[in-house]
Amino acid sequence: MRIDVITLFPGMFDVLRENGITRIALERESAGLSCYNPRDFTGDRHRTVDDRPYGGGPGMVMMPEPLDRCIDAVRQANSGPLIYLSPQGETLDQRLVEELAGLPSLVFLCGRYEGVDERILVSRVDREVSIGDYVLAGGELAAMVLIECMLRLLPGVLGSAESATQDSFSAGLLDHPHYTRPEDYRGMRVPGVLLGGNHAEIGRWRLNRSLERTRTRRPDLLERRMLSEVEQQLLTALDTEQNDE
Ligand code: 9WO
Repeated sequence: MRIDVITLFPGMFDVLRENGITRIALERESAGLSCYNPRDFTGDRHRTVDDRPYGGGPGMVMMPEPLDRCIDAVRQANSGPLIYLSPQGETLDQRLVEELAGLPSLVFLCGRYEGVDERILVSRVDREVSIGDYVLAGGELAAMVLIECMLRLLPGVLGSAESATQDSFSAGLLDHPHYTRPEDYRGMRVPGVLLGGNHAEIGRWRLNRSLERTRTRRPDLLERRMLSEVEQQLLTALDTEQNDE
């Protein structure tokens, strides 16, 4: 997967190159990340990228010309969809992550100040994505969130291929609790079922904890998700029984 990012702060993306799972993914041939700075596509002595908004008001707007030239340069090498990160976009979820991670190439445009001149959005942006209902100082951290979400799904990036399919949300449910050694930590014991090695029983226990947590913390997820016969029965049983561990 090839990713090109248009940003006034290319240094921010070194965090992805230098750390954790994103570093592993980007060290492989199969993934690449390059940044383009609109400031390198200005024509004036001060390398100006922003100007005052027509109609007045606070702040500055990113000018169209440097962005247009910068996008032209990116387009020499990347014909994938151009995504603008903003609170006005469609909200990111795991389904959208999986859809975008399946594409061979993507371009991200990161706004700063009060945003980008509307004519760039209309003429050059294919899609607008939000990572949630809050305002950042720019699109960079949102692009980094989306890039990390995608890179961890690439084949061979996670320790085991199972991890990505078993985690929160890919199954449409919240994750179950996890335990490691010691068996007794400050008087808090690991649930007995996890020590027994009965994998059918462990699977049932984990699914029960996932269903329970999803219903109490995120009932909206359950309402949208079709429950299987087994899941429906387990959820009904949870209402009637007292907790067995
Ligand atoms: C700044 C501002 C200042 C005064 C009055 C209104 C204002 N709106 C904004 C604003 O939305 N600035 C944005 C900063 C412009 C686009 C880039 N910026 C951004 C992207 N902030 N937050 C995001 C973002 C992106 C994706 N998901 C969540 C938030």
